[in-house]
Amino acid sequence: MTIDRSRIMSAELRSKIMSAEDAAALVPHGANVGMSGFTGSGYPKAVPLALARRIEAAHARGETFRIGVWTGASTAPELDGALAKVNGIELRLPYQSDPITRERINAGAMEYIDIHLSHVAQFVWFGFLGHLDVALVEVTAILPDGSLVPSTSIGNNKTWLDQADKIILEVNSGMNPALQGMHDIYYGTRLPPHRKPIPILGPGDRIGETHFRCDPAKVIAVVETNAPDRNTTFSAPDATSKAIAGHILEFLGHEVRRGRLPAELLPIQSGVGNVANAVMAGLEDGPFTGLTAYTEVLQDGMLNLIRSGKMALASATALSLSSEAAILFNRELDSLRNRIVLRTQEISNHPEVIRRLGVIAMNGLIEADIYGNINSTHIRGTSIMNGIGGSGDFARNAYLSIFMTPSTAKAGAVSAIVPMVTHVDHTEHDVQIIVTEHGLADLRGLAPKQRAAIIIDKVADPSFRPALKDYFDRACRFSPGKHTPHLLEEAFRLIKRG
Ligand code: 0RQ
Repeated sequence: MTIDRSRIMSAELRSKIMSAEDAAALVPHGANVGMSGFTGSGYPKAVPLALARRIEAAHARGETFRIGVWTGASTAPELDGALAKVNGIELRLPYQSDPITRERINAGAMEYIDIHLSHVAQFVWFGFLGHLDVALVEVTAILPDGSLVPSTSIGNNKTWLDQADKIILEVNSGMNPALQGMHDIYYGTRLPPHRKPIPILGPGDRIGETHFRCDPAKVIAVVETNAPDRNTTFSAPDATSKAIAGHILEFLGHEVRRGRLPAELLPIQSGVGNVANAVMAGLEDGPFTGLTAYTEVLQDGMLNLIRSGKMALASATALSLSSEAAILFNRELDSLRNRIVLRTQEISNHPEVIRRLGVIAMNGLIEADIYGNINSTHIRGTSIMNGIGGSGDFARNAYLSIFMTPSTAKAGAVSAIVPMVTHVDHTEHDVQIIVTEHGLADLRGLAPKQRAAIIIDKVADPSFRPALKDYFDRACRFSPGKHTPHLLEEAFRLIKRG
């Protein structure tokens, strides 16, 4: 492991260099720890593993040792996976996508609070989540005055550094020093009633500083690492993803022709996953140029749009790249730096800015009901998958709120379109467009029964349509209320084959 100690330019902080084990020993049982990390990038790579070893040893001695883990969003096996495996997390927030963590939460062995990503920082400042004891943050470098060059994600790091009693820094020599200058850390947030407008008028506007401020007196440990990010893998778009992307592109073209969107569209927000990546690939081949993004995660597809010149600039809070895309990103960082802005997640996901810019939001779903309510988070209403993430921040405030999904799950056995969702993340009021491989349901300006007819006809899988139509027809006849007809006693008999 090659360590570049010249990255720690503050003499005071150099004196606090220690091993990951020694740093982990400074975190007590019961501490709330604000860790860096967002969609597999910029998370601490060494101290969580050392902490997991310490917790495992404590449990072996019969001692109780569990901590609260707060992050930006999802992290990686070295953080969530390692700590969940040793039963070291008492409470997790605000988003995760780790299989072991998920299993522990759904087994009732770990508490999890699923929070809108834009809410997290302000909830900490409001004091709603309790006390933050330790910040554990990965950085690219420490500057002579003690300020910090962020790494590949920003997330809630500014808030962790400001609010925690103590700070542990991981300086990752594997991070490209040329990241310096890409970040925009806004220090103008205030508590109500002293808030001022967020001065972002275009997606590329820079309103803050390129570094985190950090009080050196609060730093209790500096740990040196050299390790890459998790690096997400993407499969090449399959026929279903390509069909979904095709419907969205056709719809956007239609909106331009109708004069409801400018030729270069409006800033795009794209959720995570293969379908989202396929939509970006579709834009690559499509007619639109001069695109922009105001999003939270920058994936391979969006990077390609920037590299090809189709997208002029993108604002996000994190990168989430495959290892091949990460190589390209690092190689071309000098030319990319002025076209990508990484912000704190309270600003990348800020409702005021999203509403002002008129973002086109595109997110995934687990199930949608015939009236347009969306479940993004729970399998069969009780088991968490990942979390709401930023989807609600964007859907609620977007110019166009699009949700996309394959029409079935589990090899065609389960319909993504159901009579009534088993858990609600996005209500019918925040959902304008639903897209599957079969088509696009444009719900704008439609009343509930009109929406149901279109959702069943256009986006449900044809093999589930007769059962959905039968439910809807009988609900229209026998439901006591005829505004949003339901047969509650059978609404949750999911449309499942076999
Ligand atoms: O399970 O992996 O065990 O097979 O759910 O489904 O189809 O692979 O879809 O990866 O795009 O995820 C909503 C979860 C979709 C995601 C969700 C099962 C399915 C599979 C995943 P397996 P797919 P995707 C920006 C915005 C909320 C956060 C968000 C998500 C697994 O998009 O987490 O939008 N969104 N953030 O088999 C049973 C069904 C099912 C089902 C899917 N109806 N019944 N299982 N699955 N539908 C990012 C951030 O905020 C950070």
